[in-house]
Amino acid sequence: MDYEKDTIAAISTPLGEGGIGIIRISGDDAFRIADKIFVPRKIKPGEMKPRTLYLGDIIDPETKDTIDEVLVVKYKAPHTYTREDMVEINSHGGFTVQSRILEVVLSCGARMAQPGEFTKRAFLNGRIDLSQAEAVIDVIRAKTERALKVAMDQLRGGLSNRIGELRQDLIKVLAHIEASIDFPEDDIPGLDSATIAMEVKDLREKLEEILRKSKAGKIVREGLSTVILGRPNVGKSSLLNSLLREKRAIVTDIPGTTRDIIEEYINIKGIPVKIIDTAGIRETLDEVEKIGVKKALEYLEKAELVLLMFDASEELKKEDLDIVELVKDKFVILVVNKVDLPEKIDMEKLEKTFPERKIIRISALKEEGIEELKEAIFQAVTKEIGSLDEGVMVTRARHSQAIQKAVDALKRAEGALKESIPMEVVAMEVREALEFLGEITGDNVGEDVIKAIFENFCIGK
Ligand SMILES: Nc1nc2c(ncn2[C@@H]2O[C@H](COP(=O)(O)OP(=O)(O)OP(=O)(O)O)[C@@H](O)[C@H]2O)c(=O)[nH]1
Ligand SMILES: [Mg+2]
Repeated sequence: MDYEKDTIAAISTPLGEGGIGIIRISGDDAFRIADKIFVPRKIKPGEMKPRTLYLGDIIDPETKDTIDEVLVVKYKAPHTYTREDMVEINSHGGFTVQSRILEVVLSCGARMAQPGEFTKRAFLNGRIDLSQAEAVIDVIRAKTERALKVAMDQLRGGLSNRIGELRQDLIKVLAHIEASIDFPEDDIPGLDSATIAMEVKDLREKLEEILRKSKAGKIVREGLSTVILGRPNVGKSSLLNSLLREKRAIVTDIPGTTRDIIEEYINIKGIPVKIIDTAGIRETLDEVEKIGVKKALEYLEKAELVLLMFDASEELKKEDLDIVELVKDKFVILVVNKVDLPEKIDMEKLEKTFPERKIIRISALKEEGIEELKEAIFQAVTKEIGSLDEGVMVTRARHSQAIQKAVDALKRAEGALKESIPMEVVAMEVREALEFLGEITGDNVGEDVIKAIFENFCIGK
């Protein structure tokens, strides 16, 4: 794949006040631009050695005004992030100063980089493959240490290597199939369809094993989407606050307090859990509250776990029971709140209404039972997705979809072998499986996929 090898630049540190800010330039013109705007203290601009940090001033080449005192380093291709010539300007970290420096860099002929364009060039120039490029943004966005570990493993090529091995094995099987097509008469050992079928099955199972763990991978990367649901005033926002240990959501004794969705991440033993506080579910005439209830139901739809809350100090109401239908297909933990007050709730009836759902008793106000609830969430997750620790982990839907398609192709190959359909068909399916796996590393992807991946990056990475 080719791209315009023009020179790009961007502010790579977050905009705002900071000790330093970094402006990056990449491309054939990077050094020329640096020499035009940077005046080192002790040497002439052209004499800068690569990989050495120089103190000096950034000058506006038009007005000769000094913009900032900076440190500048040149990196010579191909040993750089993008495999192109690169320059990094370490300026003071401030919106105006960094914007001014970027302005003069652009005025000297660089183009503003698009989101993820530096990493995209690293991919297009073959320094990293596509799954490693995706891992770059996963490292930046990792929400827990565990998520970071998985992303780092992928960045170092863990997933690419595993997929590469499996592709090599598939190529061997394909060679066997093709040999059996070319020499159908010779009874060469290992080229009979029974042996080939076994080889295909073995590879299919290995791919399925990776798929099994992809659910865990997705949760580690994106977080477990967990909705707190219940009628008004049961203490949903109080629970969010005590899970976060801060007064994030407004809590009052007026039913219908929460209207907007509030989302925050908590870390439960390395699993990022996205806690979503919602408006209490009830029929209401209040226009704003109505929208809140609608939003709550939309988030419920997408939720992977529901913390369904009840008030222990009141009897079960119609509004509590109306929720049964809504959550019947969902993964639910029942949370009985306000156990510090005299109990009025009919626990037996609750158990009967929601059979086989775990019940945790808490007081969000007194912060009691919160650890038990966290443990219950952890147990529920690990039961659902298995251990989080072993082997290569697939974290993206794009990857698991590609593996799934490869598995399906191999299943078709197995079917064809069983029914003695010509070997050419088997070969075609195996070749398809190979191509699907190639989507993961980017050996075989369309421009649109690549575009979609890098669009999600930040500018300057
Ligand atoms: N005694 C007691 N009061 C609680 C407890 N949890 C919440 N409350 C009180 O119950 C009232 C409602 O709490 P919220 O957290 O606002 O309830 P909510 O479910 O978010 O309510 P809506 O946003 O209106 O749906 C407040 O007065 C809280 O202080 C608890 O564990 N014990
Ligand atoms: Mg609330």
